[in-house]
Amino acid sequence: MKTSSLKAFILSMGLLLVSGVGFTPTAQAAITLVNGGFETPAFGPGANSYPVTIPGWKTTDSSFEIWGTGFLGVPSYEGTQFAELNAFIAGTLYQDLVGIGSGTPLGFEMAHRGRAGLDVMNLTISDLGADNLPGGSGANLDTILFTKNYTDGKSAWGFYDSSGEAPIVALGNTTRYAFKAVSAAGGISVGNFLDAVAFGEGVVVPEPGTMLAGATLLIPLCASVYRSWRKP
Ligand SMILES: [Ca+2]
Ligand SMILES: [Ca+2]
Ligand SMILES: [Ca+2]
Repeated sequence: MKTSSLKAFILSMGLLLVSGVGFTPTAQAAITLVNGGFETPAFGPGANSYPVTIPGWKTTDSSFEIWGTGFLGVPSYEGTQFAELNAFIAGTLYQDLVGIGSGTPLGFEMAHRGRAGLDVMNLTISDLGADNLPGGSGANLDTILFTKNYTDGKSAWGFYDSSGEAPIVALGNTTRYAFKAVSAAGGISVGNFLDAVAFGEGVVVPEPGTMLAGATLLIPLCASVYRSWRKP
């Protein structure tokens, strides 16, 4: 390679690193869960509703329980509505995301609150294996990508995200994002409020400073390689 073309190559690599273009995994629209704020369908402030279906979410309970902001004095964390995980039983709310490529970094955010006291729920993110269904063995075996319990009292919302957690990386099959009621101060049908849920590709992206730090380390390295290559 001629000196001038090598110089141009090193320069363009440096520019790619600074712009962050080299870190973009895909040009496709990010795959994320939907209706994370429980705003659809809209029942309005102060309402208490038990829809059998809502967009995006599935439940192991006989219905969902959606609260309108202000019902029994509890405000939404975001928007006008939120959900109670313990509708009639200690159920599980979940969404299955299809089409996330293997190796894709995943992130989440959510707000959680107790109803009658300290309520505990579990968040588990899993790859469902080759059958894209829960359970199974061999290639169909599910893999837990992340699991953690969250405890909050009745006086305020707790807000959490994945920024402080170990990397959560997709394995390429259907990815399940699930909240399970663990315990509730008010009993099995009273507890675990949820709101402002987000999960998927591009949710909680690395801080821009991380990419710049990477670039500032790599640019001098490129320059040093270039200098040593030029030495007779
Ligand atoms: Ca909401
Ligand atoms: Ca309930
Ligand atoms: Ca499976």
